[in-house]
Amino acid sequence: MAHCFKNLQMIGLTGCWVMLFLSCAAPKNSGALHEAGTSKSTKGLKDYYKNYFAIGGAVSPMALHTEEAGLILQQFNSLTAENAMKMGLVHPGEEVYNWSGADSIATFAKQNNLKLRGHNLCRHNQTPTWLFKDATGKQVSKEVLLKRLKDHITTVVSRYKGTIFAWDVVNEAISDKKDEYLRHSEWFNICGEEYIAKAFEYAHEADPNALLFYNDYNEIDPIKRDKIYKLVKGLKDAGVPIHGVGLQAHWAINEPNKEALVNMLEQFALPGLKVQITELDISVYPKEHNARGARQVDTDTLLTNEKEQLQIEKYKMCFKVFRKYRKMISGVTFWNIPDRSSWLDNFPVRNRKDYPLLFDKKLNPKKAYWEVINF
Ligand code: 9MR
Repeated sequence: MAHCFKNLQMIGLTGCWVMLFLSCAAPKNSGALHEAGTSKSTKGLKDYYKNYFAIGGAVSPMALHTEEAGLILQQFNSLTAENAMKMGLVHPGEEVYNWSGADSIATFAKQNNLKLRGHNLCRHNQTPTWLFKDATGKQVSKEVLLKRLKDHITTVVSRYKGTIFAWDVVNEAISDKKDEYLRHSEWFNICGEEYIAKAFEYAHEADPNALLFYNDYNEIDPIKRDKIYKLVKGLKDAGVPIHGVGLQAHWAINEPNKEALVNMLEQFALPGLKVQITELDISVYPKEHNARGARQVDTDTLLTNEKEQLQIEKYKMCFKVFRKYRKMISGVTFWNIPDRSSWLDNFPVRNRKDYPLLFDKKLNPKKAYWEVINF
């Protein structure tokens, strides 16, 4: 309502009710703004965005046993397992699979008719220690590693066939170093570039109906973006079964600006390439790309009005652009649901509380939420 009062002051207090009504009636979802101040809205993000894209959230199996489950069902129509489906958790030993966490998320999604994104099948991080070594502790050959990758992907993708509609097949294979194309991970060091195409082929064989994504971060940086583009375009042109690119969107109050966001989306607007925003969060601290020790200034962890205002503006701008590009974006997933806890509480600074999401610690919508649905 604040903008209405501002208009009222600007146009004078008498005889202006018609103009006031017109200026307040403009935003399509303004009823929700009203509800913010009174009773709780029964509509959620998924409803406001039903003609745009799916709205997802990354969750832990534990969260689904708390009151967060109700919030998820009210607000979201898609889920991603934050950690529970990663190789290190699901496949801790060569002959050992641990399905409990992954299954509970899949069951929750199925029972509640939510879409489920699979995250992930191959990454440099959170891989089990047995994977790259033989029984004597020696590094395995390329043939052995590809066989292990195939076994893993076939088992996991087959288990969730029909439940998981899209998989992040390969994650973060690109280097953050300016002069290096692919990350020199153990995958790359043992198999060379080939493991990437192979992972997509194995996933496609296991579930020909699943949509297969390459997923990466720092997509907003032009150098990294070009490398992601080169990889995805190269795979597509080579006939590898890749259907889309996942742009993670771990952003902050000072990044991205509108121009960078538009440029990034324009670059990925390729015929036949699906685009999903896969891990959205907006830190209330300026963006830093590397972990570092705490400094004196890091003790100031209150969510001040100033920080919150910058976050509101960033969320507002991002969703305005996402809406404009709705034809190419088929899903926007937040990396966690409320500000209770997130990976940003420990990155880049350990134990520095962050507030990157649209719901506060008590699960109430934050001011940024109302701006995201006010269109
Ligand atoms: O949110 C995840 C966090 O709990 C884990 O400790 C971390 C380990 O690397 O992975 C986080 O999720 C990452 C995701 O799987 C891939 N993109 C970056 C995410 C944030 O680090």
